[in-house]
Amino acid sequence: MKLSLFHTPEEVPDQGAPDCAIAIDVLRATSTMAAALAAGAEAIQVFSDIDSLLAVSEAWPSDQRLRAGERGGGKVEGCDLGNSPLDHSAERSGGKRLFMSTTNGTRCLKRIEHAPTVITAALTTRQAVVNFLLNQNPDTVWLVGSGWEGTYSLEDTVCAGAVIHGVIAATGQTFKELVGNDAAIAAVSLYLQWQDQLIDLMHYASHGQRLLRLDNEADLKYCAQIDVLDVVPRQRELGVLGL
Ligand code: 3SL
Repeated sequence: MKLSLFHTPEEVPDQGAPDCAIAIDVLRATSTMAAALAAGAEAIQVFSDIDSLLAVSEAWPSDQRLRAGERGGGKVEGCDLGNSPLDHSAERSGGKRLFMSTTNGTRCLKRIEHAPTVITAALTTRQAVVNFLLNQNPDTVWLVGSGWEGTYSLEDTVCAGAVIHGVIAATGQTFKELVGNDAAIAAVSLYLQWQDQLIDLMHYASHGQRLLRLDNEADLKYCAQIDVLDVVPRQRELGVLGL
């Protein structure tokens, strides 16, 4: 297995494709996806634009759908939910399809959707993702941060580092054997530096600060937790994720 990290969807090479691509948006899209599926959502259908989300979801029975739209950190008008993992419970999300569009996370998924295996990762699901990689043993893995509108984000990078570190710890392999680019090695150092202070890192991160200004401290706390959900959201058909 060779793991490479791309900090943003824009960094993903146009040529070639990995056996497994992993979208990461710790704050908050991939944390929310995992929370929704863990709460029993039937599936998550992702869209890069809100108009398509509204049009496609209209054909779905209204009592079996939830529309989640986020732009700039806030809920989009016309949607039931924004992008908080804390929105999802068995009562609200159980059995429903989540139609979802966010600023960066769903765009990241769209960028990698043609890889043979597409999954998402968050800190909350780190060990589940490590176990998935160990079981599937794909030859090439691209971890892709969602970033913020084309720029690097600390929280996605620390999550990528946590996953890569987990694979190294389980296999005993060296960087030379396991790592495909420099960014992947740097991400492990970031994780090792911050692993016991992930909530502090969220507060320093620029997107963490944006969410705090929008009164979302509870979401930061939730998303900074490591290994609390045993689920791996996986693309089951183009643009549709399930367990
Ligand atoms: O950019 C995204 O996809 C979102 O996760 C951003 S936010 O955390 O909902 O503001």
